[in-house]
Order: sequence, then structure tokens, then C-alpha cells
Amino acid sequence: MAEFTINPANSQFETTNFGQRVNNSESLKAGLRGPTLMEDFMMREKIMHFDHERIPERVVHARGVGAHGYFESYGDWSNITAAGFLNAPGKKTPTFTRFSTVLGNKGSSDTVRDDRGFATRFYTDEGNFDLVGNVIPPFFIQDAIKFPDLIHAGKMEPDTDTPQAGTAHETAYDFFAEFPETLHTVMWVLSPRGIPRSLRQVEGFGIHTFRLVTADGNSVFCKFHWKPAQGVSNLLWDEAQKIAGKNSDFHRDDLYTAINRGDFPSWELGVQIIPAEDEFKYDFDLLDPTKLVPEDLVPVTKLGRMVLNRNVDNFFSETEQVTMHPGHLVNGIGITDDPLLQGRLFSYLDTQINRMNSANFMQLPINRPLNQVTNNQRDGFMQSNTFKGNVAYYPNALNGNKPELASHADGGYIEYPEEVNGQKQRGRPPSFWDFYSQARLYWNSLTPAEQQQTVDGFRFEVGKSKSVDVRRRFVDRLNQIDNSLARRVAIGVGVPLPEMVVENDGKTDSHLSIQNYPKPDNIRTRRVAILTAPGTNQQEAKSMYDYLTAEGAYPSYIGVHQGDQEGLNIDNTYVLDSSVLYDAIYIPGGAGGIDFLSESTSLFPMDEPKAFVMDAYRHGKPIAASSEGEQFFQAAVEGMTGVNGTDGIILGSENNIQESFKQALITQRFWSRLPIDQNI
Ligand code: HDE
Repeated sequence: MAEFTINPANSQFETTNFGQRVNNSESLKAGLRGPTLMEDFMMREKIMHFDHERIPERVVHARGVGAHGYFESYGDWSNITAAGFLNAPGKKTPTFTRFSTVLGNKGSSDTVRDDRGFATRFYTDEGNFDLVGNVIPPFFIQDAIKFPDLIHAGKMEPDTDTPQAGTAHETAYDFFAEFPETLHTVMWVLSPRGIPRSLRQVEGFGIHTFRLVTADGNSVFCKFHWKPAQGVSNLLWDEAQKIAGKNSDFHRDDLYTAINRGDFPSWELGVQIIPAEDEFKYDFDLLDPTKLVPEDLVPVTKLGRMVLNRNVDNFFSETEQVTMHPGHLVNGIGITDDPLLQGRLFSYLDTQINRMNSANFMQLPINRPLNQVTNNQRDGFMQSNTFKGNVAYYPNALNGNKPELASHADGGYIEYPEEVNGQKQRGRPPSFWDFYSQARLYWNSLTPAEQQQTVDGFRFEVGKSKSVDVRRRFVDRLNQIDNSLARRVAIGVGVPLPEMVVENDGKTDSHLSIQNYPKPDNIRTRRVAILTAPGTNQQEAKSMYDYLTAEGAYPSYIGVHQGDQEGLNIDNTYVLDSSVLYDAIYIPGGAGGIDFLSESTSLFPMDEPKAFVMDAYRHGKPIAASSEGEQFFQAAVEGMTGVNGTDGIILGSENNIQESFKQALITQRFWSRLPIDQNI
């Protein structure tokens, strides 16, 4: 993007768009107190441009954050694909990744409950390959023609334009209850997967079954996966809701900060490879996007690794103007007859022409491929190329038939010669008609604590429906998945407890739980609040701060006021910050601090330091306390009900708690502290 990059700091004079240097702080008037003159070209141009600054936001996935990076292939994968970016060990390809929520408008909060987009563009030598995926492996619907219905039901209700950014309302659950193929994905969104702790700690999925095709034309089916080196983690709903108010840019800030500090997040790109002869081997259809391929059945082969190492310079030019498209394919990667994918191939270009207001948006720096684009497409709004000569057609003798048509040998795209035969008809194959088995597989694969989070999620979301009929119909659908799940939700949303109609087959997959997901061996980027006040034991506070910093964590002192507080330089205060914005807390000793914190002060909301500790405790976060800090911890949590035990609570003297605190930070959350209401 270099030749289009402008650094205003290096530009001496302001000019108009046609290059005239100007002084445009005041408009041109007839007399200093007189009317503004129409002839003021500086004012007209400046205001006109401002009036046109906005473009339509994406109709879905409007809110996002992007970052540049690179992909590095682990090997030569030409045995399964002709894709050049995968054909040599160590081969590097630049990438751009955009994460997004789905339903909320551009200005909504990051931590809403939702699926999320995970879209990556590979700027390969052979053109752009866009892997436009999500963070949840199945999708809600089987056929693209239902997408407008799904989104109309899930987005704000049209009469009031509420609620913002989430499915916790009547029309969503009315639709889900009426259209049960949605249930598997609804289960995922309502589980902890729907509220990630960080966009660095999500998996990514291509969802559809794609094809990999070799240079010889051999093909296998594949599912794409992104596996985060940072592990997978989520928020609790109480945290997510509070964060939405405290910092609606929580996920964006988290990504920008980690990259700015050199803690580059990375993901391994993997594929589940399914040989052509196994197409009909499973009890689900590979073309049905509401199903995943359990990793216990088909393991993921890791092809390479992506590192995000550069933040955008300009949100609009890059993140907002990037136009990802599942139809941007490179040689060696092909599509299947998945009816959702087929419809997507139409939708993206169509919506982008609307949003970008010109057919030439692929010429923008963030969109154009690294290799040269040569074809006979011409003109259109904002054409920025100057094409020489009089030939814009093929075949042509005048230009010696240039640009030529590329054969496979020349690197031309290899279409897999799939046989197609059938009667024209609407409908879906019988192999698409099972809506409950994988929803059950997912439910069964969650740990008891994750199941509780999911039940709580349903109680909240379904409970937001004013219509008792919608709540009852939805609970009846859940009952097709699992009776205990349905009963636990039913009691919360005030509908009759359903009798069992299907036996749970007990099937599980060992790769679906977050709690059991492999953890990184370090605490890099973990945010830790060190609670201080006048009288805090400086030595203890500083020692923990230095230890955590050396381990790569991000500690912050929380103080009573900003600036110098008895030698500690305080950035964050009990007014600015809350426990929900941190992964863990530490309470150093110091008698003065304890006394001070136990009194109310107008410098922070009443009992805020105690609320810090109480929230961290009931959210299952690691808490360390030393010396008198331990007494403050006990005083804060005394009398709390429902929270269980001391897992992840590290009390003791200054030095012997540091290593245990580190181990607790690796665990990240102590689910055992959270209550469970299993037997209803
Ligand atoms: Fe999208 N989707 N989608 N989608 N989608 C868009 O394209 C659409 C689907 C996904 O960061 C839109 O440029 C249809 C599945 C992501 O720029 C639009 C269907 C998956 C992004 C569109 C689907 C996705 C989009 C809106 C059903 C996961 C954001 C703006 C057939 C595999 C990309 C735009 C970015 C964006 C249509 C289903 C992921 C309207 C019709 C399944 C990550 O074209």
C-alpha cells in the first residue's frame, strides 16, 4: 500500500483536492459579519467531502477490527493442493484478517453474545485467496435463500430498531423455534463460545466443505480450521454485559494493544482431509453447513501458521474498505455444492458493489492483489487505471491476443470437473434432515460448568422474549436435543417442564470444550490489576508488578487517583477501571491501604475496591493476596453465597505466591468456583 500512503505529519501545507495551497480556517464572507459567499471553493469542497465521508456499513458483520500479518507454510503440500502459497516449506504470504461481530451495527459493543467473523485474505503470488470464515464451526442454515430470514429475525426488530447487537429477543427465538436446523449453531452461540474473552483466543472455521485440487486434477474434500496459539477463552455473561458499558471497544483494544506491544497473536491453519471415496461415509452430509466434522473422526492436519504483526494505519482505508469474498479462490482450492456456499458466491460481490458504489473497488490498495491484474474490464466509477491502446476485447489480432487465456499449465484456475446431474427442483436431500444430533453432540461435549453457562445463556436470551408461546415452543425444541437441558431452561423462563421425548445417545467429541482446550505455557498478555491505595506496601506491589512484567503479562496499578500515589505512578483508578476488564487481581499488603479501602470515599463509587474483589471472585478469576491484602480479600468475599471454594485463590507471603499466581493465570479461569444447578 506504500505508494498511496500519506503521512500528514510530513506534509507542510494544506491544499484543496486539486492541489491549491489554502488557508481555510474561516469561510469567505462579504464583510467580517456578513454572509458567506458561494464562491468560497475552499468551504464548498471541504464541507461537500465531509458530507460524503460515510459509506454504508456491511449489512451483516458491520463491526470489525482488522490487522495485517503473514502466513508461513509448514511444508510442500502439492500432494493435496496446487495452491502456490502452500507449496514450499517456509514460504511466506502477506495476509489481512478482519474479525467481526455479526448482528450489531458498526457502533455496537464488542462483547455482545454473537457468532463472529474470522475472515483472512492471503495476498498470494497467484492472486487473493479469501478464507471468509467464522469462529463457530457450523452455520445456522443450510440454504442461502434463508439468509435474509435468519438475519431479519436476529437483527433489531423493525418496528423499534431494538435490541442492538444480539439475539436476546422475540423474533430471533420465534425463528429458531420454527426453523430447527438453526439449533446446532444456536447452541454454540449460547455456550461460552458466543462471548470470547479476546479475538486472539478464538478458533476459526471455514464452515463449508471445500475441495483441494492438485495440479494433476486429483481432489479431496476439506474443512479449514484456525487453531490459536493463545488458547481459547471466554467471558462470563455478567462480565460481557458489564464490559459492554465499561469499554465497548474491549476486543479491538485487546488486539491493537497486543500487536503494538509485540505480542503477535498466531494461529495454525489446518485442514480436515476427507478423501473423495469417503464422501458418504458419515451420518451427516458433508454438504450440510449446519454440521461439523468431529475432530475425533477426522483429525486436523496443520499446514502452516499465520502471525498478525501489524495494526492498520487507517481504519477506514483498510478495515472498512476490505472486501472479502468466498469466491476469491486461487488454484488448488475449490468449492462444493454446499447450497449455502453457492449462495454466498453471489451475495458478496453484489453487496460490495452497493457498499463501495463502484465496480472498481478491487483497485483499492487493501483489495488489489500483489500480482498484476490484466483483463478487458474497463471504465466505471472511480476507474484509477489508465489503459493504453484501442483494444479491450478478446480475441484480438491487433494486440497479438494479449492478454492471453491461461491454460492449467500457465497457472490458469483448475475447475474440478465435478459431474452434475439432476432434475430442477426446490427442496433439500433427506441427508440434511437431522437437526438435533450434532446439537446434542455439542451439549454432551461441554463440561458441567460450560453446560451451566449455556443454560444461563438460554435463560437470559429466551427469557427476553415477552411471548410465553415463543419461550414454550423454543424449550420444546431444546427437548429434542436433551431433556435435562430443556428442563433447566424451562424452569428459568417460566414454562412447563417437558417430559423426555428422546433418549440422549451420550455421543461426545473431545475437541469442543473450551475448558479442556490446550493452554499456552505462558502468561503473556494476561491483564492483572494490582489493587492499591495510600498505605499500600509499595515493595510488595512493585515486586509483583516486576515479576508479572518479566513474564510478559500486562499488570496495572489501580489507585485512588491518577498520578503519583506515594511513589506509585497510577494510570488507572477505581473510577476508570473494573475487575471485569482484567484476567486476575493481586492485593498487596499494607495496613494503611486496608483501612483506607474499607472506608467510603468520594474518589470512587461506594465500595468499588471491594466490588473489584467480589467480581473477580465470583467470576472464577485468579486472585492473589499477600500480608494484610489477605484480610482485605476475606473481608470482601465474606458472606457471598453461591461461589464455591478457594481454587485459584493464592494467599501467602510475597515471594511464595508469584509462581502459583503464574500457574493460576495460565489456567485463566477457575470454573469450579461457579455454581451449578444440574439436577432439575
Ligand atoms: Fe457472510 N456476508 N453470508 N457468512 N460473512 C457478508 O459481505 C452472506 C456466511 C462472513 O470482514 C456480507 O462484504 C450470505 C457464512 C464474514 O469483511 C454479505 C450467507 C459465513 C463476513 C454476506 C452468509 C459468513 C461476511 C456483508 C448465507 C462463515 C465479513 C458484507 C448464504 C463461513 C467479512 C460483505 C469481512 C459478510 C452474505 C453466510 C462469514 C451480505 C448470503 C456461512 C466473516 O455478502
